[in-house]
Amino acid sequence: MSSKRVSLSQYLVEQQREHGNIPAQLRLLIEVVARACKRIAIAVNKGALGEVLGSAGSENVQGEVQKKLDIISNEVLIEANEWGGHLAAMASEEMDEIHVIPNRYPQGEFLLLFDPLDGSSNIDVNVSIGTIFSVLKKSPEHEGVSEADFLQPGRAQVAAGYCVYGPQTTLVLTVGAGVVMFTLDRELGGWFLVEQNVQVPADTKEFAINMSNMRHWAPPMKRYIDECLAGTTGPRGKDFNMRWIASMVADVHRILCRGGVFMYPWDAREPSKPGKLRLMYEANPMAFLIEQAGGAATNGQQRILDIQPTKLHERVSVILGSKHEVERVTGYHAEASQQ
Ligand code: P6P
Repeated sequence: MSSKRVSLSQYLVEQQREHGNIPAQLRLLIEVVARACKRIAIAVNKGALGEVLGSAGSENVQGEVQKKLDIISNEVLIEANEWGGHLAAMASEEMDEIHVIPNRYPQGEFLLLFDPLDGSSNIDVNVSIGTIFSVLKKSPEHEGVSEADFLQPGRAQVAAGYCVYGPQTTLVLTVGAGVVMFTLDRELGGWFLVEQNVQVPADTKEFAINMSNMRHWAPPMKRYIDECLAGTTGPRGKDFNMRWIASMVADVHRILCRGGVFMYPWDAREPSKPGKLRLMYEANPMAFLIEQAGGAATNGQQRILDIQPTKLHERVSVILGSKHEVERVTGYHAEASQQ
């Protein structure tokens, strides 16, 4: 390994010293989350040897069967972040209610939200999964903390990121000054900078969507995909490739690395639900990262980061990635609305 590699700690200290954009408590938060992701990576990597595969025999607030590793990952993040004094509370896909920092610990100004292990359906078949996190600040205007403190639009995030547990274990982070990537060196046990100033190409020939839902989509979504499938014989005049890993972290990571457009749109299977993905701890952090890398992220009608949440676990349609493709899909939705 090159001796020139910058560690996560060095990067954060230098960012703080040179740009002042990472206050000490936020630096501590990021270091603690990164350490928790290392522990989750070890548990994930053990697989059957660690007896951590399979179902936990319980359901989460989404009504989804919880995997053992979902529970383990959630507990790792809670225990790692409880005592540091940087948080007021946490929220997780795996917990119905927020987790307020116990009185025995000092309270901080930050709110941490996470999907502790996204892509659970892939755990038992050894396909990449990940941890997604989002950081908000608690309003200083009042004492105490409640769910209402979390209900801020995504543009209020002060940091966001994910850790993808794949061929490499890579932590991807933004604090609002671009996107950086760190890969875990298991021999040294540390995170080292591998990419900075990540940029999503504005154009792409690769789309990510679960095609099995096609008959349930709204017309603008069908129009966009039909045109991609028509390739050089259709209005796009170019052929497209398709990817669908069914782990948002893995699909978004590919898009940050080489472009593409990821879509999980509204569909008629459950028409009362705006989409499958969760706004607060999936769509918002990913939209922040994608925009910081020059991409775009909408729900088909508006910028995801401008959506005012009303419930902690609310869902949203997601169209994100290469700017020109997101603008096209969103434009088709606008045309349909005008008709
Ligand atoms: P489907 C994983 O369960 C997840 O929340 C995202 O990570 C992923 O993009 C999506 O759901 C996959 O959904 O319906 O294709 O299984």
